[in-house]
Amino acid sequence: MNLKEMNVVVAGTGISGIGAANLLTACDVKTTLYDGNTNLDKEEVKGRVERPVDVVLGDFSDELINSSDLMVLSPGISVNAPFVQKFSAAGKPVWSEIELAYYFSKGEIAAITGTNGKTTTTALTGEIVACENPSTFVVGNIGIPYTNVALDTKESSMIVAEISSFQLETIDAFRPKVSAVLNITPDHLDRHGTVECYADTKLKIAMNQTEEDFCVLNYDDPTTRAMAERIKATPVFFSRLEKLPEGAYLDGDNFVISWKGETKVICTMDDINLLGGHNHENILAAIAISYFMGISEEKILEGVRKFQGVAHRIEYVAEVNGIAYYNDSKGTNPDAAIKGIQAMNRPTYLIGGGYDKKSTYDEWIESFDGKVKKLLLLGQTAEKIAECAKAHGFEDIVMVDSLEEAVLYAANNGEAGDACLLSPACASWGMFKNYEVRGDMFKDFVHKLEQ
Ligand code: UMA
Repeated sequence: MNLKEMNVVVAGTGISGIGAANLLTACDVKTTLYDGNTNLDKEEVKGRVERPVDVVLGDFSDELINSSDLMVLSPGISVNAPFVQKFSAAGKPVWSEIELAYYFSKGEIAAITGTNGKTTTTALTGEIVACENPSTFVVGNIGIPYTNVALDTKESSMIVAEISSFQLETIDAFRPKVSAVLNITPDHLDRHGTVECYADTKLKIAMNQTEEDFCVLNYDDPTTRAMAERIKATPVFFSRLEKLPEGAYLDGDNFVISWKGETKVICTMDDINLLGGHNHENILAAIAISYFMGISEEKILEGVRKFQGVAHRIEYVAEVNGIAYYNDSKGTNPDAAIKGIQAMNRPTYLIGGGYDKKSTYDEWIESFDGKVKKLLLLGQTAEKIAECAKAHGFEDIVMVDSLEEAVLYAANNGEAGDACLLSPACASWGMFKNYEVRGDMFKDFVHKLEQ
């Protein structure tokens, strides 16, 4: 496929759409940028792209279908959106923006997916790889579109990419040297329908790999363990719970890698700065991914020691009047939010609720384990969560209208020794642009309390 001779329509004008349009226009590809939102300002959208580009807002017309040869899809737009279906039905290819970036980029790729831990694992792997390779790029769902850096990559580059299920729906040739599926628990069911369908989409990360490539899988998760049977890549397991004959695992305080009869201790608990069993899994995965990207043991240790964690993931914000505030805005599904609760060692005011992804909240409520003093609920899912909590005998619920009201409630009612945790178990959409904005607003409200 020669893109230079094509008319490409980029759907979505968020950061990935703008990244894709910048990449295409920089390569002299005739590009139209499309967004369904008619409230956008066309000139403002044009201004966000570095070179001249056509912008179409509102209906995706038959004329636009006829005049386009390829669609590049932003992850937030479902392949089931009627205009995407119509475009495909016309026999025209639809590419994920990841596929577009892959088409133009050079170097070797480590691609990381899974329900939880992928941002931490990607950031840590990026830190490790950058210790060895000065041409390292950390991109993808983590918030930097892969298309933004595609033209800066060279043969010696290493790209460490966090890849969401949305981004995998429409890949075509994308082939990482090392892929990883960290774990699978129900998420994004409003988009993927069933957990099986969601898991199958995740596994597309390995679909173009061959046996020369590696796929890192969590041995402790039955769903990802079983994936080893379905891939052509060489599987590499990691386990927090069992000493494996081959792979990365915890042996007491040691993070170990065993491969082809050789066993090496890469680092110990004293070398790491991340708390919690889920983070031990992330570290094991990052060690395995880096190792199979060819990074030396010394550099892996150096990266692990340097890494201080990521923002919005059980991030300590401040202590005000004896109440410790934690931002876990990245707890966007019940399973991720369970990790947030598990990390608390104080009576906790828990702020939850948000966009309805059709998740169930039973396991999250059950994980409260006597730690939650009050559950402060906001957003579209507030009622659904409250009903679920009551069904589990948890009645300490306060409905709030805003994030600020929730923070003020905890500040006014909490006592020294308590914690206040934003870990919503829901996406931010509808109330906030994204989880980062939600987390930053939370931190601002907390800092206001300090004044
Ligand atoms: N739009 C339409 N028609 C539709 C739906 C949306 O035109 O039917 C338009 C909207 O009007 C908007 C644009 O599409 O202008 C939004 O595109 P987008 O939602 O893909 O947003 P981006 O800003 O491009 O961000 C995306 C990812 N967003 C989603 O997957 C929802 C970001 O992941 C990612 O960081 C970024 O690309 C760079 O790769 C965020 C996320 O929430 C963090 N991801 C989910 C998660 O982690 O759980 C998967």
